Amino acid sequence: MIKIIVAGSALGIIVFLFFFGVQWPLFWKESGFTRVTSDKLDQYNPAIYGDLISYINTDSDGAEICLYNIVSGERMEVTDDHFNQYVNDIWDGYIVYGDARGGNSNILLYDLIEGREVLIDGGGEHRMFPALGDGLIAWQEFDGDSYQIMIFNISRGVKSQVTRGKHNDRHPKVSGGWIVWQSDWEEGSTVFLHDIRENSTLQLGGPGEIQFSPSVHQSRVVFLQLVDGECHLFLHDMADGSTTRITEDGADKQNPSIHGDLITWEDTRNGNLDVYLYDLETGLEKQITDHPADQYLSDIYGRWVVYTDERSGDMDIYLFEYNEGP
Ligand SMILES: [Ca+2]
Ligand SMILES: [Ca+2]
Repeated sequence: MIKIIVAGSALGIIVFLFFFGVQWPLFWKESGFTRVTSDKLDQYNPAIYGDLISYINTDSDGAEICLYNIVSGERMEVTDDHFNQYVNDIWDGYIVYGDARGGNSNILLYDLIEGREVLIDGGGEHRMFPALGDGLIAWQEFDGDSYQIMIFNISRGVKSQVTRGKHNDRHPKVSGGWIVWQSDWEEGSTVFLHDIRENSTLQLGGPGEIQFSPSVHQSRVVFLQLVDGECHLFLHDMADGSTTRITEDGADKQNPSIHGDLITWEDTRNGNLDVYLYDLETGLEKQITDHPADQYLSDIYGRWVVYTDERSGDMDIYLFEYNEGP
């Protein structure tokens, strides 16, 4: 009743925008954005595939995996077991995540069609950063001396070890039969690509170079590299073997993701973390967020960009629909 009365005046509109603008600033300030979560506790680390976003939701018991349907707006709690789940990824009816139930370091897969959870690998050693794509799960696992890259073929139910060296091989991503990761050396780090079908491995960087945080979609790999003290985004295309520098600005960056012709990452050029997008079709870079709070842990599928946003003082999931270009 009170809202109806004040909404009839100019002052009422300002009051309306003030109260609702503080809570949901994107709805009236910027178009193309959807605030997926508004809970006062933290929601973070979204991953997207098709119409589905998986993310970590904290509640009084800990951190659980949740699922949000972009089309229907429906929400689903995937795990509810009072163990902390972390770092999730989603692909075609499956969600992969890690947890520490039983004092072990576990990699788990949730089958959305069957509605059941499957333990992929567990035990005492450290397993981290599970990634999922095109029927394969990849993660990093500590073998007592260093981290190695492991993969699991979902349809065959077979686990295999990809790396065996003394270096720390970390942060795998997987798509189209390719696995990418970063390998830390005594000086610097370099990006590796492994072709599952050919069982061949390609090293992108050379001695002394610092390459990190690779991501892959089909034949295209994006990664970050330090060049004369600047941090730049690069694209390597396995189809023609070319490597191209994408960014002009050399500010620190993190977490690039690629899907089709679109690349997202987080950039510090404005003094805080913002999500940026590069369209390979148009050759144009777009700043997605410009709020002074941090936006980070982004992922992209099609024209949908998801990320974690701290503008409300806690962590929330936001969704942006990119509609420029062809
Ligand atoms: Ca929140
Ligand atoms: Ca920001």
